[in-house]
Amino acid sequence: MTYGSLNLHNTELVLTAGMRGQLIKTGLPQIAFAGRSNVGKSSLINSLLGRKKLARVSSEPGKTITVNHYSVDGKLLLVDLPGYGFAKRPKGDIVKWSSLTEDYFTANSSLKYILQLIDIRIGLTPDDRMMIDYIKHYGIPFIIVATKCDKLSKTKINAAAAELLGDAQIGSGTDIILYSSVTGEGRDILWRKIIDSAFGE
Ligand SMILES: Nc1nc2c(ncn2[C@@H]2O[C@H](COP(=O)(O)OP(=O)(O)OP(=O)(O)O)[C@@H](O)[C@H]2O)c(=O)[nH]1
Ligand SMILES: [Mg+2]
Repeated sequence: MTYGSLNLHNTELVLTAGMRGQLIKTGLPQIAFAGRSNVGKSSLINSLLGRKKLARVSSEPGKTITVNHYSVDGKLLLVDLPGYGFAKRPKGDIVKWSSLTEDYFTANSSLKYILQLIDIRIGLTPDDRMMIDYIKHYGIPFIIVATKCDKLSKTKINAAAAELLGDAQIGSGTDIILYSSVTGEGRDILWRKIIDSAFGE
């Protein structure tokens, strides 16, 4: 399977960083995946890469706070950011998440784009709004990927998507891609977006 000049058979986990200072800057273009725990970040990476178990899909949401870098054909890094959603999490987790996430965003000129994942059934949570503020603060371009679109009827999806599109914080110029890691809906359009933003093709 290939996308543009990317050979998707050649993918691997190259770095799992769990602490400030463990992040390595390779110079390869990076696309990062942000979102609540359980929103479907790891599933989306597996779906894009056509691999069932490369990125670990959590049975216990948010258990590990790490930044995982997946190399695609040695040319691009897909970066699985630690999930947030802190209502029931210990305070130490919040501190760790903030420190690692800040370390990742700071002085990272290889970071080309963020895919901000939103569960289509839930919509924007206060934590999502905090994350979007954070992304804007760092001035990184982002798009919204609405996940789990196999779980709602077309009518409900259209209504939820319209609500996201009309949200003042997201802004009318921001793309929203409807995705399902179960059916692969949205895969082609998202790959095109990733390749455009990573390589400017
Ligand atoms: N039906 C459906 N289920 C999905 C989809 N994407 C993810 N899931 C399920 O949602 C759960 C969480 O998915 P993950 O990919 O582990 O979510 P995550 O965002 O990586 O979570 P953390 O690693 O905890 O931050 C799993 O049970 C997945 O099987 C989807 O598109 N459709
Ligand atoms: Mg995950």
